Amino acid sequence: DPDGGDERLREAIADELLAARARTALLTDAVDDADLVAQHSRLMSPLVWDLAHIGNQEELWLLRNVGGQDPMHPEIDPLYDAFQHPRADRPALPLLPPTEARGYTGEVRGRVLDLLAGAELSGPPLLRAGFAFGMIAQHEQQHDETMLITHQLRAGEPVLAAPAPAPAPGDPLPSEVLVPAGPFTMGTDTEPWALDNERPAHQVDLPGFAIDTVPVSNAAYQAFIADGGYQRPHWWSAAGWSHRQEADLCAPLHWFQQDGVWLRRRFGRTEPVPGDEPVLHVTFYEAEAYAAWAGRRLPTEAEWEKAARHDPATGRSRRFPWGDEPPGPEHANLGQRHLQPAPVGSYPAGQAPCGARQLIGDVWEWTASDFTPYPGFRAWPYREYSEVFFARPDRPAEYKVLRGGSFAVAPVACRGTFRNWDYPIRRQIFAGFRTARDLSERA
Ligand code: AVJ
Ligand code: FE
Repeated sequence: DPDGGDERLREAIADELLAARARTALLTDAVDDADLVAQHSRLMSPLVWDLAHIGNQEELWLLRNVGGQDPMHPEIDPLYDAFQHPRADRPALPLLPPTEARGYTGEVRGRVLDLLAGAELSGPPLLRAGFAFGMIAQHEQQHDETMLITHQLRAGEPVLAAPAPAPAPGDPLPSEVLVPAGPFTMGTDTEPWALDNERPAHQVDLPGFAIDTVPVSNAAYQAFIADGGYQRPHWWSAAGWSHRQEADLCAPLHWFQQDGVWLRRRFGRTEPVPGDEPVLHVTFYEAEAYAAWAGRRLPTEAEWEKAARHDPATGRSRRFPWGDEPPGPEHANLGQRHLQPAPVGSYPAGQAPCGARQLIGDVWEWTASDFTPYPGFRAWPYREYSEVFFARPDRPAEYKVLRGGSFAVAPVACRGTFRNWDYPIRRQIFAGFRTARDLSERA
């Protein structure tokens, strides 16, 4: 019965909106007002900007576009338009102060829940399967990850806490798994809340390749450092080496050495770098150099997705490596349940048909691919979500694709088709990587 279906969908939407808001509250209530308006890094907005931007996008898409309501405060729109002011300039804007930002974002939400109660979810395309609501829940969760990055860059005493992930099961794993040559379906036409860049589904035929069973660990990365990886241009691309020089890179961000031991700062605490965790906070260029040093390369985006989704038994692409069920705590480290990636080899229940683990969750994985549209791409519902970031033939590619999602990604904003992108020099993000090789190269 269609009405009962709508009711269940309304509840699911309300739950996702609520989950996102609870996380936003956690991240913004954890610090005082001075901290909320401060610039913790020139790479990031003040937290109070993200807070009101979350409300402003929700107002724009749900109250104005879907609900046909008049703007609540049209004069603030330009302040929260990400394209008008670079992050570094945002602290100087006449932003809503913390109390007003909370009030505005909360008032928008109240009106959105009223709108949801009467929304016709099978009607206009923007509302089909609740898409606009799903897009806004994902948007808030994406900014929650952004705010968690700001927390990581913030100096001072710890204000966030979460239990550590369990140790890995320790069953013996091969260092790499094989994905035989052949076609698979990349992207999607059926994920109801997939964003425009994940569409449409299309066939991609790939040569055989091998891919690391688990993400590259801190211990493996330390071997690269110890072997002079940062000193030898040989392993680096020209662009990578020039950035390595200019930025004076010598270890992942937040690492430092004391008496020959690697330590790192994480959310205000200092601890020895755990060898069995996926490496985190590296640039694309560092990932690329490590892979070359290891005699390997980064996987392409298509290889990553085939490893994560292709089921050779049925020929179908799965929603997630483990199947079509939504992520549970047994499958993946998602949703900021932990404030760190889980040890490599964790989550056997989340493993892909090819045998690779931790493709979803833990760390975003750099791929070798530029961010480009799939064949048949159509910008929807707005060009500024993806289209303006795509590589184009008339200018050099700027963004590399990252896949899989980190421990800071919410399940609603994560699936086997989800695509993220950033500049290859960025490493404040929760990014690591795994490596691959052509099957024709070595046996
Ligand atoms: C998809 C993570 C690159 O944060 O810049 C948030 C998501 N888009 N608000 C970003 C996004 C608009 C986007 N990334
Ligand atoms: Fe945004």
